[in-house]
Amino acid sequence: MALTTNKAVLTWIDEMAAMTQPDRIVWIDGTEEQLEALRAEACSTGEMIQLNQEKLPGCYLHRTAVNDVARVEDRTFICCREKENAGPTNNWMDPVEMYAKLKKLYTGAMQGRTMYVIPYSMSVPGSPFAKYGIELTDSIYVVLNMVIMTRVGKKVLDLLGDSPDYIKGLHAKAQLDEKERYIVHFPEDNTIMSVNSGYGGNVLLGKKCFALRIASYLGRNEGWMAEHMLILGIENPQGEIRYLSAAFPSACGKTNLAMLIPPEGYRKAGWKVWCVGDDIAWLRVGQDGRLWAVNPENGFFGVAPGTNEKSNPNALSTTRQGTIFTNVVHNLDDNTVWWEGLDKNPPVNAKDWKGNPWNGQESAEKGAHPNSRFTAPAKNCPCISSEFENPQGVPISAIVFGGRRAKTAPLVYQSRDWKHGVFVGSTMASETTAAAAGAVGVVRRDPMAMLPFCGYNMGDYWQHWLDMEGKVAHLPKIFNVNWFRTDNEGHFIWPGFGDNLRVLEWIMKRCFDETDGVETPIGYVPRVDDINLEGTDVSKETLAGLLSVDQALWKEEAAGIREFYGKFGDKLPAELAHQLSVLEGNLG
Ligand code: GTP
Ligand code: SPV
Ligand code: MN
Repeated sequence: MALTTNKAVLTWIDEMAAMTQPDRIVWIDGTEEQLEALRAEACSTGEMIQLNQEKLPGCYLHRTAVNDVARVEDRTFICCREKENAGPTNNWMDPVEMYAKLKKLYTGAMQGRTMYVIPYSMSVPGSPFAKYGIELTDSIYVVLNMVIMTRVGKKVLDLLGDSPDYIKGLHAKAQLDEKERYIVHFPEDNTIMSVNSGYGGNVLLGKKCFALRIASYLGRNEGWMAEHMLILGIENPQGEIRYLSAAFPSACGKTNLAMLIPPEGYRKAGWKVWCVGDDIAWLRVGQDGRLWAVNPENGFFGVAPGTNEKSNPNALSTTRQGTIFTNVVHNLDDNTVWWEGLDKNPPVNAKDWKGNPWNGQESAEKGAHPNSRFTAPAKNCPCISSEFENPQGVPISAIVFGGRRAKTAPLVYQSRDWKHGVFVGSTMASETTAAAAGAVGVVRRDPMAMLPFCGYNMGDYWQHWLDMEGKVAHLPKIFNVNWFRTDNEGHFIWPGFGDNLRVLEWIMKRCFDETDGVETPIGYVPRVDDINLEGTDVSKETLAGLLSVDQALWKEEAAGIREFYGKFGDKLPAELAHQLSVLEGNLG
């Protein structure tokens, strides 16, 4: 039975059902009864495996197809009417042509299957930030993940009322044929279409597709920002909480930073870190002239490998109940899960992420996929912020960019002002990771960590960033960090994880004029004595090395930036061209 009388919604669902031809249509009302029945059904067909309910209550395991384990950037399209509006960093096809192509792939794709109708809200339903979507899917796995990651249920339809203002999402697994896999956005039609995949970022349409690609487009038209950012609050010993948001590319440490546990000395002194979000931030100008951020999601879709009791105990404990694990190792002895970097005791009687027998003591191959993930409710997180559900969000004092750079980028530096900060974000580069299909470890430009997620021309996006200066009276300060500098043997020099708070402390002090910086050609770096190293093995000499700016490497960097900027033609904001000349001048 339909859960709404909204004509726009009903007409669209009728059309999509006529095309995909499901055997039945089920509306997801969000009740626990309905979800429990779906979990049971998924277990009966093998789509999910129920894990040890004593050790991992409410937890399940799912394996995707082996050809379907990460986002597929070369199959992801922005289909606006003018090619130029998608820009040089997005795949584009004419919308008419793309709709026709997709129609063929969707026709009859749900025969013999059920179409689930998922009404969901990004942000707290009814709040000023909230935007609504409806995803149609033939996957129970998608339904159960969307229930964790967003706010799902009838209430969303009630709030939508008769309005046609919602984001349409159609997902069909079809044959999981990678050659016919398409993740397509029609920003001008508020529409997302995904076919032939069952992997997270390709099919949980509220996440990257809506909350970044479509929302970045909406944000530009409506004067706000949708960013690939974590949000966290740092409470100092005086009990004051200051917030920052940080954009790092996929699998570069957002979830880990968002759930950081302070080093012992900091904990004893009374420092605390509160997680507001780990992946996406929507930012708006508040009435007080500051920039306010909400996390539009309701859960975490986090990287499993490397998550352990030492690196991220908060993330680990978040996954101990109500969590769906994807592509990790199944320990058959006690029906639990394992992944590389969890502990030093890999199970011997296990199945790997592909479902093949696996002996962790003997096998040369990895048991979990490097992009294996957990989907866990935000409310499970021990350090979830009391402001997580605050409809106004939190005021942002600092914006931090960062990436994986073995050399070049220092541990931290601060931009000279907003314009220079936008330049720093626009020139970010990072080594690629397993979060997207393709080569790993190749340095590529990833502006604001939005290269795969910007729903319109990146040049216009940069201009939108620059224009925020005129809208926000009290601008956040902008910084860049790099936890990933390596020594000559390829080992990370900076200990990272909890110790990153040492850097965040300096960042926050800079925002409130509580410490000085040293000017360099690329911006301000800390004085060596201003980063607290107590309780680490890091010497002052090592820190000085981490903060150093190598002129020769930076000249190469500037040349790389010039080449990258060249792609944007007259869409490159004049201000950024000017900032590049300033950098080149500073480098002599
Ligand atoms: P997405 O969910 O793909 O957007 O990734 P993310 O940015 O949230 O990355 P995440 O926090 O999951 O970290 C990815 C990988 O980086 C994991 O293997 C972490 O163990 C590793 N990592 C995170 N923080 C640090 C750090 O400070 N230092 C080092 N060396 N590794 C880190
Ligand atoms: C990322 O790749 O940045 C993720 C995971 O957060 S996905 O949802 O697949 O995009
Ligand atoms: Mn991400």
